[in-house]
Amino acid sequence: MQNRKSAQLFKNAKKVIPGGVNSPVRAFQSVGAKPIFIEKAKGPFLYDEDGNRYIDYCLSWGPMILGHANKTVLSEVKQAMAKGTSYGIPTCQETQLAEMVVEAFPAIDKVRLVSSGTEAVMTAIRLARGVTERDMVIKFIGCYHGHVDHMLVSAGSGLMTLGAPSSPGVPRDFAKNTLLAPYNNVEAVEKLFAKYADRIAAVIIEPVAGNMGTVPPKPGFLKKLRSLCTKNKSLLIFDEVISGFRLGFGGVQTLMNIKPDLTTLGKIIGGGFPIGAVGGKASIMKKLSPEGTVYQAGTLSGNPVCVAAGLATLSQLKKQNPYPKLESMTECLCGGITQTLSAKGIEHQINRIGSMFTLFFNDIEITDYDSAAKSDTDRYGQYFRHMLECGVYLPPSQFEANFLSTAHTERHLEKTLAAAKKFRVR
Ligand code: KE4
Repeated sequence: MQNRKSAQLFKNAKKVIPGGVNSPVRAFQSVGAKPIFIEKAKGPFLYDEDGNRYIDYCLSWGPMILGHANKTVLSEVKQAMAKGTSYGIPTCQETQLAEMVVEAFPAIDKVRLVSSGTEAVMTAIRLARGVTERDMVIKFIGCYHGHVDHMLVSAGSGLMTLGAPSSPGVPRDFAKNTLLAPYNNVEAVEKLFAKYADRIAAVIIEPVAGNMGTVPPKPGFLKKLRSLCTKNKSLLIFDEVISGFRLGFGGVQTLMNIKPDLTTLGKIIGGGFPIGAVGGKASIMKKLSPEGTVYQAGTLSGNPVCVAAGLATLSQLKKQNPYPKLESMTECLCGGITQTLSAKGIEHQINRIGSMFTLFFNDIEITDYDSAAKSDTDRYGQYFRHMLECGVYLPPSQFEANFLSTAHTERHLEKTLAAAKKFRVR
């Protein structure tokens, strides 16, 4: 494939946009390639500016579960736009979207719509701190919850419990209230509660991690977090920005029958438009302004065009219930990939849950960030570049998740497996 136009467009972009991209991972730095520039997308396909077509398994980092340019979503969005694009005044469609979320998530009585997953997480944590009048938050190493200052915290010194800023510009003071524990490590969380019990406002977790690659919770792990939070009067926050409406219409919490106190959502609920949401029990959500005193606001929160896309997406998911087919197709794809790589003697692991998976070039079980970090990222880069050359677009990072959409068919999976068969390690 030739990418002359993308290469030139990247040069132009870098003159006026930091790194040439509006989100770092899009720069393809970790896969040793230069980014392609997309002209359009339809169904499972991306089309770049050089006329190359790719089967897309990144799906805009998750939102495009119905495939690109879904005709019903486009039709609803066009109708909404014809009536104006933003009022900054309530609309009944916002209530309808909130009602759909409340109906899908038993742990959610009320929802506040915002414009990104980051905003949803920021709001959830402020709410938890306001309600509990405590400052500390436990997060898990390898989980990503948006670029909120106090979530940009990496494992600090000692037993990696006290957070240290993971980015310049995050004051140490902001990080000192963020505690860290390894994913799937109950004992580490118990130790933090033993040490800081009445200072911990919340535990926030991706109930199925997607940001260290796909890492499911070990049996009993989430239930244990639930009981530790209840016992210590801390709030349990499930960050389901990726998993909400991806792994089932009610997210991981419904699949695993666990009720968090707060849930953050995003991606799929906007159907490809900027949206986020924070939801939870009425007794907590009523503390949010203007009903309560915990402040939160947003010019484009609940924007009618974004809400129209979200309603069109969730309505189709509710009607079609595509999850069993998405799961079986993803299982089939992952089975084919592992068969192919095993036949080549290439060490790898595939973590999959529902239609979300990650291929790790690694020979150990991946259960947390430490094990994920031992993956061969150079080999992942080789694999990414090979698949891209064969017309298959994967997430441009070893530490992200792949997704299928309802627009992917067996034929697309066959083409993908044919490409994987041609992979040669160097
Ligand atoms: P946004 O602010 O990017 O809408 O959402 C932040 C966020 C919150 N919580 C979880 C579990 C998330 O995965 C994300 C964002 N996901 C990344 C990719 N895994 C977005 C891609 C990017 O940063 O460009």
